[in-house]
Order: sequence, then C-alpha cells, then structure tokens
Amino acid sequence: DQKVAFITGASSGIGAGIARKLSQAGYAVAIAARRLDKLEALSDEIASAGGKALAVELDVTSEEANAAAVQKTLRELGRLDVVVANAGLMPLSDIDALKTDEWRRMIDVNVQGVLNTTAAALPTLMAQKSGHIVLMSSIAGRKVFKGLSVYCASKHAVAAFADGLRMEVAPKYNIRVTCVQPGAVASELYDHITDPNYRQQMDELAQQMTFLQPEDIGDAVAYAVQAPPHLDMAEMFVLPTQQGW
Ligand code: NJP
Repeated sequence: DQKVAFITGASSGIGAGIARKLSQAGYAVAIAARRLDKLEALSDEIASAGGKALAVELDVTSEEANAAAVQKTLRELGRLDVVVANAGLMPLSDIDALKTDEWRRMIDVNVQGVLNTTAAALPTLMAQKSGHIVLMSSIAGRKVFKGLSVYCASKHAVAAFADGLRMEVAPKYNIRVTCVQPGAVASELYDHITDPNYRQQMDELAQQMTFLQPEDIGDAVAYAVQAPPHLDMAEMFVLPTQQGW
C-alpha cells in the first residue's frame, strides 16, 4: 500500500517543495491550501512525473475545514501516514505601527492553523498507533528579529507545541513529531511584505546570501519521515550556509 502524506500550504514555496520530494520518495500526497488552481497545476506536475497527488481546497483557520480535508484524504487516498502543518505567513512591521489585523492573521494561520491541522489528523494516527506529524516553525522560533515580533511569537508557539505534542503522543501512540526550523528559503513568503523598508531589507538579504530552495526543506522532511521507526528526528534546523548563526 502506498503511504499517504497530507501537506498544508502546498500551493507554493516550502509546502510544494515538500510535496514534490515526498512524491519522489513514493508517497501519495494530499496537497492543501486555498488556491485550488495552483494545487491543480502541482497535482498535474506530480502526476506527469509518475506520482499521485490529490488537490484539497483548505483554509487552515477553520477547524471544520481541516477535519473535512483529512476525511477527503482518507476517502480518496485510503490512509494517512504523514501530516505536514506548513501553512503560514510573515508580514513584517514594527510593533508601534499597530498593524493588529496582520498580528491576528499570523496567529490565526501560523498557530491556530497548525493546531487545527494537528487536531484533524490525530484521531486517525492515534487509532492506528502510527504516524508522523511535521510542524513548520522557523529560525524565528528560536530567536526574535526586529519587525518580526508577532511572527516570532507564532513560531515560538509552534516549537513549544511540537515539544508538548511529542512528549504526549510519541510514547503513547507511536506518533513521531518533527519540528522544522528553516532559515531563509526562496518562496512567495516575502512577496506579502507591504512595508517598503522591510521589503528593501529582504531584497538586500537575498543579495547577500544564497537562499535555500523549497526542495532543500523537502529533502530534510523526506529524510525525517523515512528514518527508521525507532528514530524521531525531533528538530531540524536548516540554514543557508551564509546565514550563519
Ligand atoms: O511561503 P509561501 P513559504 N489556509 O508564501 C498557504 C515557513 N518558513 O513556503 O492558501 C491554507 O510560498 C499558502 O497557500 P494559499 C513559513 O512561516 C518560511 O516560505 O493558496 N493555506 C501557501 O501555500 C510558513 O509557515 C521561511 O495562499 C494557507 C503557503 O501557506 C511555511 O514556511 C523560513 C493559508 C505559504 O507559502 C511555508 O512558507 C522559515 C490559509 N489560511 C519558515 N494562508 C522562508 N521562506 O524563508 C497561507 O523559517 N496559506
């Protein structure tokens, strides 16, 4: 039986890179996000490379929609082995600009979205006493950067939840939990920065170093989920070499 991975935020960037790499590793992939046209294009690409992909329209901020997306995956692909809660956004701004709508959006997607996806998948994984949950945190889940305070808070929350989740579900239900903490990855993430100063900073950063590609993170996730069953790759901190630490 072909193993199945469910990946959120798979319509672009890292999520799409993970979908490509897990497909190459032999998984059938359920690719979820809001932009169905992008998902269908990726699904066609995966199919023409000999893989199997199911496009699932999903807004991760809805608990019910996450449950429905997981049910659709089970119905159409037959099983669930890996869940990647990856959807997220990063609009930069200073705190004194009080862009409270952006703060709320980041908490809704980056934190509540991850909780919703995890909650939707857990009953199946717990019942079968196997599975692997991959949560997308960030270098911003370890350190705080100016202009990124709320984003950092959201990614610290994901890292904390990953630790708690692992503690509670790994021994009891044989579910592995991997927290991924990338540095700078070339993706659409930076396209949504509206503040011109921070846009310029990001453009300068991109000139100073070679960003990772989404497929680099895909390779890391493929490694984690294919590790021998006794091994839980608990954290993966993946940086462009020139980003340093
Ligand atoms: O960004 P991007 P990345 N419901 O913009 C989806 C983290 N990260 O790949 O809904 C469902 O290309 C959106 O899909 P759509 C980052 O924080 C990145 O870089 O169709 N999906 C798209 O597929 C994030 O957690 C870097 O618009 C929603 C995806 O999310 C993850 O990596 C570094 C959604 C975003 O793809 C992927 O970001 C790092 C919703 N409500 C961590 N809202 C980096 N790039 O440097 C958005 O440390 N999406």
